[in-house]
Amino acid sequence: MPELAILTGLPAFTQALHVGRPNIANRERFLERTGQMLDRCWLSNNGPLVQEFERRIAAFLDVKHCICVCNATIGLEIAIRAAGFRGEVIVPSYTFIATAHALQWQEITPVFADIDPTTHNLDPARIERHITPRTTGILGTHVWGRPCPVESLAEIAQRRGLKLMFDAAPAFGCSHRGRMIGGFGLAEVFSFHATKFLNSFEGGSITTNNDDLAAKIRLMTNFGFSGYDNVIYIGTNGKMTEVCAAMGLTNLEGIEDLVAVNRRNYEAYRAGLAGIPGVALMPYDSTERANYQYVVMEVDEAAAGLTRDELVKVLHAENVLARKYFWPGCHRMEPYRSLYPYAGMFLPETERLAARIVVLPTGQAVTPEMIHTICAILRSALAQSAPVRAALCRG
Ligand code: T4K
Repeated sequence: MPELAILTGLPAFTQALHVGRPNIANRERFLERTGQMLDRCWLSNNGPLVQEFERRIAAFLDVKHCICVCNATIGLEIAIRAAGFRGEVIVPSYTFIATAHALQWQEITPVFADIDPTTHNLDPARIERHITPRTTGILGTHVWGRPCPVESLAEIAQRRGLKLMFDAAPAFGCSHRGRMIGGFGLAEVFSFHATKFLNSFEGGSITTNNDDLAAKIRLMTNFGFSGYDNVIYIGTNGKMTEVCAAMGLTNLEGIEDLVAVNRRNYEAYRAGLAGIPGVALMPYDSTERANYQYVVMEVDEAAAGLTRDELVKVLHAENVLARKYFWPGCHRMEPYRSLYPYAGMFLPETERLAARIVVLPTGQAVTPEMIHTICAILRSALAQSAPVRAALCRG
């Protein structure tokens, strides 16, 4: 193993290793599709590639309707509006800011509920205390693609007369109790952003088994147009372009290979981090389908000797650009921090977890040899935590 000069020598990697480096399945197939698209001169607005992408997603997820959109944030806004959410909606704070913004953007109040520290998802036991006469729904996120407690949330929603929807942005290709994520709640919204497991440059899709809701969402995605010159509903522009669908289709054809790469990398991290005190890799349920897109490590300072933030600094010094998703939690970002300054009182698990999680690089750009080095950096830093901390203090 090479001698690793933690924080003192040259970075271990000459090129930065990113979390979220895009995966690209088959370049030739993408270029072929793009060429055909240019020949057709049909670039957007429900073109043949978008229609094919929608059909293939619906079949893959075994869901009745799929409407592709330009990104998941717009997808969430449309789905939230189409489903009739208003007033207050219960959401996790431990999620990407878009989950909360999609509500606030429409003057719906996101009410942050705490998470289960083992699943990182909404904790059903902590939801009902937040229900008021203004509450209309629950919007859960399948954080890291690991499913929310769907049945418990559905039971609460039904008993309390609330709507239930899911931000499934990171969860494409994942299952819950043998059923693909995509058909739960009123609707689910996937992201196909460049950094996501299935990427279409930018993009997303809304999936639902509800015919009326699907029709409404489709109208809303295209300004409310029903045929030429006939607007029958309020809408926006959420349309996916053909070039995005070309990328999405091509990557959809390659997802089994991408899962294999992600899983191989996850196992390499698991082996490399085994036995290091104070760091734990988030497990995936091997009885379900998972995309293994996120390598999530929890740092317990008391056992590790360094904090999560100190370890992130060590990694960055070595050109390993690990990320602190979803630090510091939506409730501690604007406008929520100013609007709800005491929200943290109800979010002890969110605050604790957000300070302990670091997401490590994976995907096609990362090899098991690189992971071996990343783990060696972590092992070495933690074995000499006092001098490392002193070096970090010196700056
Ligand atoms: N709900 C949830 C739960 C989400 O996680 C997200 C998005 C959404 C909703 C909204 O979905 P979209 O509207 O985006 O479809 C990123 C992504 O921008 C965001 O899509 C994602 N979640 C979130 C978790 O992460 P940033 O600001 O951290 O990403 P960014 O652009 O800095 O990229 C991360 C790293 O990836 C960079 O260090 C470099 C690398 N990268 C990125 C891009 C775009 C590349 O190497 N190539 C690239 O093309 O938010």
